[in-house]
Amino acid sequence: MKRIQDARLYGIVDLGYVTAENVEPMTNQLCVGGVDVLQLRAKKLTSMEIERLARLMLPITRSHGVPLVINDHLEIAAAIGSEGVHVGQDDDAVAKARAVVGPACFVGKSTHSLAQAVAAQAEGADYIGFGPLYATGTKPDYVPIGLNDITEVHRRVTLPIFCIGGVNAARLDEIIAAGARRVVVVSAFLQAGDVSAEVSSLKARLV
Ligand code: TZP
Ligand code: MG
Repeated sequence: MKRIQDARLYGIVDLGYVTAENVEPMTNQLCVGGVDVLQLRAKKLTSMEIERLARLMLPITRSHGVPLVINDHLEIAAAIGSEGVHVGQDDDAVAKARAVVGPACFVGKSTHSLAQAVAAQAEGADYIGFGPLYATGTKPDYVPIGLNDITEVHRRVTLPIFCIGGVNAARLDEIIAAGARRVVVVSAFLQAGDVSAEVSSLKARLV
């Protein structure tokens, strides 16, 4: 199993872009392309449906050694034994998450500013998301934070930092130039004509 500490490219199966019927083939294409970690994110589905989809993904992600992260739902992560769980600023605290999922499951946290990033590290998160860098339809209610704080967040936070929000092949050079080492890509992968080719070509530029 790949370690979150070594991950550079983080994919998300977001049910805003993928139908439930396509979760398995999409999971497979993302893993074949080479994502280092994969999250299941489904803001509008019931817990029961999310758990069902997570159980479909798990054998695929495991066969590729890719940790599966459950967004928001601690009880699903605990029930299926996913490798990771992810909480946002308005979700449960990291300590609460850890108490539910146990020591074998890593806990990530979304952050939208330098102050939140520093606080997430103090709170004991295992990694952070940092963004949205750009305006994105995947998280439409958030003001983009731009690229200016990327270098500084890497000075202040020693955890793995995954830059997120509007990341795509066309923007990757400026994101890396701004100091990013790890990224999350959602819609640019899920909407690609050839998903695994898009993943592998972007990943090749992250070394
Ligand atoms: N958190 C901050 S931005 C974002 C999340 C979940 C969405 C990123 O999606 P995309 O499609 O890569 O912009
Ligand atoms: Mg959340």
